Amino acid sequence: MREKTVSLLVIFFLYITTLNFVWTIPLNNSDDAVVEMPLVTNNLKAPLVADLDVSALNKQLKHYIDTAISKTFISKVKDIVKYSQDELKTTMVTAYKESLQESKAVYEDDLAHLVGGFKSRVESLFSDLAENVTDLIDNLEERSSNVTQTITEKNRPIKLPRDCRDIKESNTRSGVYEISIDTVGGKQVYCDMDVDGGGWIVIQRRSNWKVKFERTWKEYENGFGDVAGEHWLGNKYIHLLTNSGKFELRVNMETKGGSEIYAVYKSFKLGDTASQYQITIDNYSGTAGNYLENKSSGKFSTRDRDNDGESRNLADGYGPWWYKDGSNSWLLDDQRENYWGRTIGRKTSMIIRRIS
Ligand SMILES: [Ca+2]
Repeated sequence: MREKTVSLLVIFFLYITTLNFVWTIPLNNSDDAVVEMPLVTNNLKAPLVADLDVSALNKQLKHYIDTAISKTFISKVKDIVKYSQDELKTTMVTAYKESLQESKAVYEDDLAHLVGGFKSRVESLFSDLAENVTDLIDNLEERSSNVTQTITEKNRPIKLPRDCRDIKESNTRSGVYEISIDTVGGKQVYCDMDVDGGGWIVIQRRSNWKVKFERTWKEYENGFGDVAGEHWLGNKYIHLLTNSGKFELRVNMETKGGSEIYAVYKSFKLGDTASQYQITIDNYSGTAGNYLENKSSGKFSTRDRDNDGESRNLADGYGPWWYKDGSNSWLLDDQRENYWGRTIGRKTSMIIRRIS
């Protein structure tokens, strides 16, 4: 490289020599420097020296160079600064825009989350409220229903069975029960749940003859004795019961010999007090014989109320009974044996049952 530069300088020197002049530039920086210019003429072969004052030229040249360099430098610096500013501005704007976008996204996300949470909370609150209101209404309705039911139950009369057949639906043991009889209300009766399927109301029972059966009209009307033992239920009750539906009558007897016989009448009814508790009886079946049907429409008689067709009072001799014009049966006498036809009945019971 060094050799190459030297070679180039030699070539340059030779070139200048060929042109017949040589520039001698002193090594100082003064504007007033003088440039010696040797001139060689071909004829004289003597060197001529001409001093050229290049200070003004140097000054102008230096000024020009300074100015040019300064202008170029400033321009370039300006360009660089401007470029940097633009780039910085673009970068900042881009960064700001990105930041804004990011912030906006975060904000929107936060807002959506917040709104979603709020909406969810409000919905939950409304749901809870609706549920509470529904529960409250249900509770109130239930309480109202309970109160209504309680009031209704308090005001409702106790529902009693009409007869022993109703009782038999839930209780099949023979014994004393309370039934409801029209216009009377509760009345204790003995229910026979054993004979022929049960459901019978006992209207008469004689077993040990401890209870006196020679009684007045009034006593027969209202009943007497102990319903759990020997007793007469009472004509007014028998009337009310047998007029509240279709009833059958069964007469059970134990003979002196110990055999048990019975008579069933599928139709049995007793009139009211105005009819003298007149008997209506029909449709016999049984083992004891039909000794009462022929006295159907007979009126009830007691010692103090003679309703039979004879001049005398048959109740005086045979006890209270339904006599028409004599009778083939009587079961309420105290003075002698009670008869059903030709049979002596010591232990007897008269029972009635609702058919429909
Ligand atoms: Ca008479």
